[in-house]
Amino acid sequence: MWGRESPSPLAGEGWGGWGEGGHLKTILITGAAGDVGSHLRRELAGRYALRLSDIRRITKPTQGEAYVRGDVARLGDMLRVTKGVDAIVHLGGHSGEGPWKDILRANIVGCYNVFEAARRNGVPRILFATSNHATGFYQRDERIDHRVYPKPDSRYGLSKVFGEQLGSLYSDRYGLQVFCMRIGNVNPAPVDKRRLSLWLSPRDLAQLVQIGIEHPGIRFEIVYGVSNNQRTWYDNSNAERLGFRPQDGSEPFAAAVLAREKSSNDPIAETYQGGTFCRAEVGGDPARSYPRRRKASRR
Ligand code: 15L
Repeated sequence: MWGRESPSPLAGEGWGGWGEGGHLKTILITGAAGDVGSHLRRELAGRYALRLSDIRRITKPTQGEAYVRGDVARLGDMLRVTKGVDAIVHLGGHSGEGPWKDILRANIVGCYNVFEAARRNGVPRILFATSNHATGFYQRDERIDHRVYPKPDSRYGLSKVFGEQLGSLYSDRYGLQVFCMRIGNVNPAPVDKRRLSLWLSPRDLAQLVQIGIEHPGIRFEIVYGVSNNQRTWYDNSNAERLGFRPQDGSEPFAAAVLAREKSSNDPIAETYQGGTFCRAEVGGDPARSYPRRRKASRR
């Protein structure tokens, strides 16, 4: 839950988990069995009725949660799991770089199915978990906002750009309310130097998600899902405009993180925000990567 120490910046504005007619809103989380989904379930517990969907089984849904198995790559499944919900938090899909066939199935087809099922079932709002990897080929000495041209660093990043643009289409054409969160890295603490710049604490994630669910008048927005990190690469003024006031920051962890980190000697990973996602693989095998010296390109 947000603002455990300090009060929610939205407290007092009457935002809660209640929908029209006084029912507790039902929120579908796709990919609910993953890391981000697990943090979110814990943080949102009690605020909403949570419908948890995943291709993997969730064995112990708690009170206020219901598990419904669903494969994002099957439109029929998505039509079933999206029925009657107030909003969808779409986390499902492949959560890192992978072979094209996996990205295509889970992230391109999967994302289309979720948006299309939402449209057919009249779900008004989707929060899409896009990623810092949609803009991973910006350099670390650049500060970027939500209006920059996407520069995906991987097939995975490209699939996130696809999802954002799908959201734009569904917003303009069908009036779906779409909130795209370019998530950094969700973890209880930042795990390395790169993550000091893009860490997102679980409670800040929950705050951002709650804004995405509750803020009135969302049409189509892109925000960065990052905590209040001093070493940030992002101008997150669009999230701030919508009320985001992250409670955590990575700096208190910095000394310990930097002390245990060995220098990577990888000029590509060190130059770009996306880190190792920016490396090109050798030959045809996406599992084999090597750092290549290349002049930084700018658009
Ligand atoms: C992401 O988008 C991934 O889903 C996550 O697994 C991390 O790799 C994260 O980015 C990151 O950049 O640290």
